Amino acid sequence: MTSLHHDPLLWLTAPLLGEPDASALLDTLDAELAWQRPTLRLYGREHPIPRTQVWMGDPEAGYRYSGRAFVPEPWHPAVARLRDRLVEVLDDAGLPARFNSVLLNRYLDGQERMGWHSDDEPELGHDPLIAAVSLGAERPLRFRWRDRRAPAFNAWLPHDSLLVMGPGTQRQLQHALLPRQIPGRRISLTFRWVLPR
Ligand SMILES: O=C(O)CCC(=O)C(=O)O
Ligand SMILES: [Mn+2]
Repeated sequence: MTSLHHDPLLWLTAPLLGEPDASALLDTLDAELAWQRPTLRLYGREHPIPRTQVWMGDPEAGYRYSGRAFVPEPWHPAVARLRDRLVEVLDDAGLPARFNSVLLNRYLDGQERMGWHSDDEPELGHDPLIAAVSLGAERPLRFRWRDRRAPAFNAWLPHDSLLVMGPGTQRQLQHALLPRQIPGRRISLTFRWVLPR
């Protein structure tokens, strides 16, 4: 059997929605979603996650994250519109994709964060394409090679940007949103396709 190998595809584009739509979407999501701070079990102790989140999607797109099962919330109309827009943008870019779920992360300030991981849960399939929209404070998403073949690097994610983590990315790289002395709230939406059970 031959294995296809390609470099990870990362594609950043901005602006995505333009103003005033991008700022209005940030305010709407901040105000209208049921943001949650679940606890994760780490070395036998429960820790509240250092951010808040909402999992949204089609009812059959159940999802496990860091060992926990999440039932998705129904699509908020503004998020469903963004999903449809992304599909168009990606199609125009020659990256056809579809999404049945999205993890929204809210970081209230520079101390809120997400640790090193790859989005490689089995329900995401072999080589997922994940589309990440950023709103609010510009922060770097840090990438490192799993085999340390090259130095780590930052992808700075400005307000109203789209970062596509395409084929190869999750297999070869990990990413993290590390704490930084950067004021202001940030919301990211990471759109995914979850294989129906
Ligand atoms: O907030 C970000 O940009 C990263 C989010 C992320 O990695 C995830 O939702 O899996
Ligand atoms: Mn991720």
